[in-house]
Amino acid sequence: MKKIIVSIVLAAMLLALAMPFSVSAVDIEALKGTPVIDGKLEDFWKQSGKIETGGAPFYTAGGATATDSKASAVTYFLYDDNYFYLATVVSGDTTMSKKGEGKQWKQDAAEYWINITTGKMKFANDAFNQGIYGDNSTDAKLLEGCKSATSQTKDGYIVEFAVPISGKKAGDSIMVSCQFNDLLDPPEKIVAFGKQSCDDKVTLSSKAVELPVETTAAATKAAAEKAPAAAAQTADITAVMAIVSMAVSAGAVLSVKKRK
Ligand SMILES: [Ca+2]
Repeated sequence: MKKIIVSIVLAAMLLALAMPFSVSAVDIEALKGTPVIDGKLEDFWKQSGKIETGGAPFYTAGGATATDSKASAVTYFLYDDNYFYLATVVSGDTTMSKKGEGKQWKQDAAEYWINITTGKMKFANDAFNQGIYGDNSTDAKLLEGCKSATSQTKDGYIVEFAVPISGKKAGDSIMVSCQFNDLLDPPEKIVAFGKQSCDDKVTLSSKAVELPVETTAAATKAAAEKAPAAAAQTADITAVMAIVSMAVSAGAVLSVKKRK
């Protein structure tokens, strides 16, 4: 009996070790927050739930091997009353522009598999923001309502993506999975990381992101810089007031002295 239990435990341990990166389903929360879709990652994205993608690619083509790319990605999630937001930061990727080829999925790109209305749909954009693409067979309007922007980084790129939230609210869950494609050199070679199974659960939290104090300070500074004349005037008035008050005090001291 003992032997059997030990064997089962060992088998379970070996199975756990053999599980490829990011294949097991994750269960995370998306905080409430509204990013600007500009391809730049606001700091508050990092307060929310994330899915890491990397390890061994699940797809290789054009003569690429599983070890040709060392790229990895982190996808963060947020939501508000209008959109479900995703931001993917791809690292270790030499982005290769193939603008005009018309096959965005055969390029450096972030692809999302999301079930938000009628079933699993693909939503995607490439590293150079050539435009949103995906699967519109089940809900064409949903894909049309998306927004996306991207930017290049020193070792990869960022894709920010917004999908209409379609009535989902705090407490609801959205099933997703994250994928990214790495185009290699020569560009016939391509690998894809992550998965398309749409079995990771993102629950919309009642908690909102905390906006950093620096943002407020920066906003105040920006406002002051926008109106330098007004700011200077205020300073002048303060200085005059100080001189007047000093004079009054001095006068008071003098009059006290005179009375002696
Ligand atoms: Ca942004």
